[in-house]
Amino acid sequence: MLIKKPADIRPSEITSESNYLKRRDFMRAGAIAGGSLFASGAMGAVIPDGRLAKLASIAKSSFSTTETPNSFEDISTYNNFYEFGMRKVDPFENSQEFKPRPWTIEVAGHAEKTGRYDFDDFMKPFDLEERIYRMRCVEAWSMVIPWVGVPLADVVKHFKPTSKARYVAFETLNDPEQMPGLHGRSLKWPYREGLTIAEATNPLAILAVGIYGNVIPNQNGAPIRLVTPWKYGFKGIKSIVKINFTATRPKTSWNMAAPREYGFYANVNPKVNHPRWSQARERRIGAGIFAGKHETLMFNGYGEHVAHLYKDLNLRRNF
Ligand SMILES: Nc1nc2c(c(=O)[nH]1)N[C@H]1C(S)=C(S)[C@@H](COP(=O)(O)O)O[C@H]1N2
Ligand SMILES: [Mo]
Repeated sequence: MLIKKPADIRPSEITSESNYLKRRDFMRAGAIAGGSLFASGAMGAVIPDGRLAKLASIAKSSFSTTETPNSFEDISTYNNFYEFGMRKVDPFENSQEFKPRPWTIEVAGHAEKTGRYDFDDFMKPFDLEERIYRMRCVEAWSMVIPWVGVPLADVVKHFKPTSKARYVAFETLNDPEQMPGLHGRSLKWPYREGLTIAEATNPLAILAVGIYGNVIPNQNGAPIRLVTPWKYGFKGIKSIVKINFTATRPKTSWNMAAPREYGFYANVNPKVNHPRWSQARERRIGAGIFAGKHETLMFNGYGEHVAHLYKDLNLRRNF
């Protein structure tokens, strides 16, 4: 998320970012080392030498785009995850020691089934799918990411929300010992996000646990994060520890920080500009400065699946 205006970013910061990613560091830090991948029965097990375990039984999906996905290197080194720092390279650089296991997810609020679940138990009822989605950040850049995840609708239905539940609220882990960015006050912690029940049960919404067929890297939100491709990237809350079915609209982190700049809905909308920049166009990461500029589409191009959710809303007011 852009907090600094571009003019406030010193050229030295930009240089240090691009210099940092020496090939060897990248390979050492694990990622997908290629070649000898270890298949692991245990969903999401991280191979001790830092490689990411391969996920099994992944179904294809007709919701996937045919656009070319970004490289794993782009996806795992150009990140927003303020708990690990504010520069794009910070999450990669500062999350390698992060422990996505053991991991507990609390399900709370207006639902028949609630409780605290170990991550593996939480995942057991659900089937994995690959979803290759465009991701449009509110900062006007985009990527194409081959997620592996489970439909959020399946998860919501599994916990049987009652008629009082109108929203689903999510929270990220809040552990300053593992997340150096939490010592700063860039946002109010924990990071919070939320969706209406109708949004959460839309077939496009997923909880992602993998990328490129392997377990999701820490910097992308291990062990589990939200992906809502028709919304700006900041809705895609990472490293989720709590799912709460609420009757009232939950507070969300970027909206609390700057309500005039970041709305609750955060639907991608090229016609509603951010107060400090245009949302009409976007830069595709990895495609080159000139080749990568193209028009931003309403709902990030996913309108056929989601436009009906907002037919009674003034999208300028409910941005
Ligand atoms: N907990 C948490 N989740 C977060 C963020 C964050 O800072 N903290 N950044 C958001 C923003 S602004 C974007 S664009 C996406 C980036 O996801 P990616 O790094 O996997 O591409 O994560 C979102 N989820
Ligand atoms: Mo973002």
